[in-house]
Amino acid sequence: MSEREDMMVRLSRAMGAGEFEIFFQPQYDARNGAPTGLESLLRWRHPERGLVPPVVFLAICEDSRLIVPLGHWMLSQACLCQRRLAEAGWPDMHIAVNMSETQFHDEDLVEFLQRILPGDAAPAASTIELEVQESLVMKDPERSIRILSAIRALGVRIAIDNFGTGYASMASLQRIPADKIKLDRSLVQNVDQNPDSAAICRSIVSLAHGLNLPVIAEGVERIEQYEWLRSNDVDGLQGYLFARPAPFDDMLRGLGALPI
Ligand code: G
Ligand code: MN
Repeated sequence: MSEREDMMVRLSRAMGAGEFEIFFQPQYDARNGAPTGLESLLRWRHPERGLVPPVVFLAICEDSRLIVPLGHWMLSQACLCQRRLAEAGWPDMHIAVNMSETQFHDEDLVEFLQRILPGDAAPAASTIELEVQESLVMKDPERSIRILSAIRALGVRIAIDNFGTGYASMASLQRIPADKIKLDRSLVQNVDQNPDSAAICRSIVSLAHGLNLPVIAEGVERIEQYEWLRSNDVDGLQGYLFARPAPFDDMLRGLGALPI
């Protein structure tokens, strides 16, 4: 059996064996430092290898369609955790879930969301946010616009993830139903040092604001990046500089406003 086949077999058992975990990383308001939401990030705790990063196993899950039940599990967990957040005194914070290509194109996605959102124990739809990569949206813009509109009609929010790398044109952004833009980490990485990155980030911020869309920077690791982003009107911040992804209870213990 190849290593990939071995992984596939192990992954198909991983859910039942409780080997998947979700880590949470806070996002903050760049103006007042208040925490505004959490991104949920999937982790696989392999019995022998320890924590396996998502890049390694997500592609295998996507090929094997295991990604659909896994995505459903992530969304259900997001709803549960939103409930716990509200109980802990953070009722307005959202939980963001990353969409895989298969899940985004799954015909049952909207129906599934509809099913888990209403009811007493479910969070308000606006506290659930789906992160959809710019490159995925742009693969088939017409189809994406239809799916995004149906999701937003439920009240669920949409963030366009990894923005700035997927060739969305200025004009297309206007047509994409979204609530937020996430600046790609590769642009944020050297925004304070590289004039090209700085110019691209500035124009994304100005375009997004022109369309009334807030911009959040991901992957902020250094104080100089943070200072650049704040002085260039970026609305939200996320990254190791503020908080690393952590299991829910650990994250909750450390949750608080940034000293801005
Ligand atoms: O954009 P995307 O959803 O693919 O990014 C999520 C990934 O980025 C996660 O695996 C998370 O652990 C990682 N991540 C979060 N914050 C930082 C950071 O500040 N720096 C780096 N290098 N990676 C980060
Ligand atoms: Mn993301």
